[in-house]
Parts: sequence; structure tokens; C-alpha cells
Amino acid sequence: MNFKAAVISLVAVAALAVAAPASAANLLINGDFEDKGAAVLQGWGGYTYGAAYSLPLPGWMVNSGSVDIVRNVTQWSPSYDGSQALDINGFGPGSISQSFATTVGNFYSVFYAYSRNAANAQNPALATITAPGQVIQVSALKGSFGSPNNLLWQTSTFTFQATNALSTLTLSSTDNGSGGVFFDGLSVTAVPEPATWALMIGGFGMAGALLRRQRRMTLAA
Ligand SMILES: [Ca+2]
Ligand SMILES: [Ca+2]
Repeated sequence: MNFKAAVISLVAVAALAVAAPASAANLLINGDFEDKGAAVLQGWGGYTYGAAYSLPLPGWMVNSGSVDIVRNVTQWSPSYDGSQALDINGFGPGSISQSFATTVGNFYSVFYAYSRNAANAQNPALATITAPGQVIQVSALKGSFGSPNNLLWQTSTFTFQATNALSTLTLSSTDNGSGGVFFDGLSVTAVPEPATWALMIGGFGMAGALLRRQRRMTLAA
């Protein structure tokens, strides 16, 4: 194999190693809040989940208060993904959680998109995300996000290490009122094993070495 083909194949190996973790399965169910379950449409144009609303939010448990699913067809749009998103304040502050299987000692990456209820959130709208060993403060300042029909989502990510065979992710409002932080597009994915990183870094490194050799050979010629 000539070295151009070798470089291409090594880059392909490296690219595969990068692609594998990126496509790792999302351990969360309904992290995009596209599944409203059997909830009944409320007068304000979305769906509310909590003790006073007997129908469950698929994938999630409502720990306290209430939360809303907002829809693209209202002023609470557009969603970060799909056509629905979460307002962590239903008719008041809410808290929801979801547990999923993890391997003790392994690392997991949490991705989330957030905005604020442009209609009536406090400024800033505040919430927390908790995961094993982590309490993430989410602050959505007015002016940093959009307006009704133009929510201008932002995204963030953090990592946690599992300490149990079951890990729990919890989203909680720390604001009063019926408008709070919006969440959408949540995912929890396993961070690549060290072996995967070694393969990827090795692949890029070998490709780089071959390119450097090619450059030297070209200069010498
Ligand atoms: Ca969504
Ligand atoms: Ca609400």
C-alpha cells in the first residue's frame, strides 16, 4: 500500500473511533420531551404533569410540584429539537428525575439545551441538574436568550462518574411562579473507554507521522 492509501486508511480508522462515541446510545428515555404520553391539552396550550395531574410524563418521575411540556404551535417556540420542550415550572416549581443503568466507575456525559420561559420566567430563571457527585446550576438570564417564538437555546455539557449500578439525573426548579428554565435535547451517553481513545489518538498520530514523512520526502526530492 502506498503511503497516501495508508494515510487515508489510518484517518478512516481514527474517524471511526471518533464516530463510535458520538453515536453512543442515549441512556435517557424521552430526554427530548417529544412523548407527552396520554396527557390532556391544557387551556394554555401545552401539557402539565404533577401530583394534581394523574397522567405520567413518559420516562420521568415528577418528584414535586409540576412541570409543563410546551409546544411549537404556541409562543413557547421553537423547541431545541422536535416540536416540544420542558418548562421546569408547571403552575409552580417542579422537580423531575430519571434513573438508568450505569457501570460503577465509568464516566458519563450529560448534554442539555436550555432557555427560559420568555413569557413569565423570573430573571434570571434558575434551576439545578443533579447527577452522581454533581450539582449543576443552570441560570437563564433575560437578554441572553430569545423572546416568544424565538427562544435562542444554548447548550452545555458535564460529566459524572457512576458510583452505583443505577444513576439518577434530576432537574429541579429553584424559582417560584409558572415560568422557569426550559430544557430540551437531554442525553446521557457513556464516555469512550480509554482503549477507544488510545486507538483514536494512535490513528491520528500515525497519520500525522506519515504526512510528516511525506513532506520530508517531497522536500528531499
Ligand atoms: Ca424536544
Ligand atoms: Ca409553566
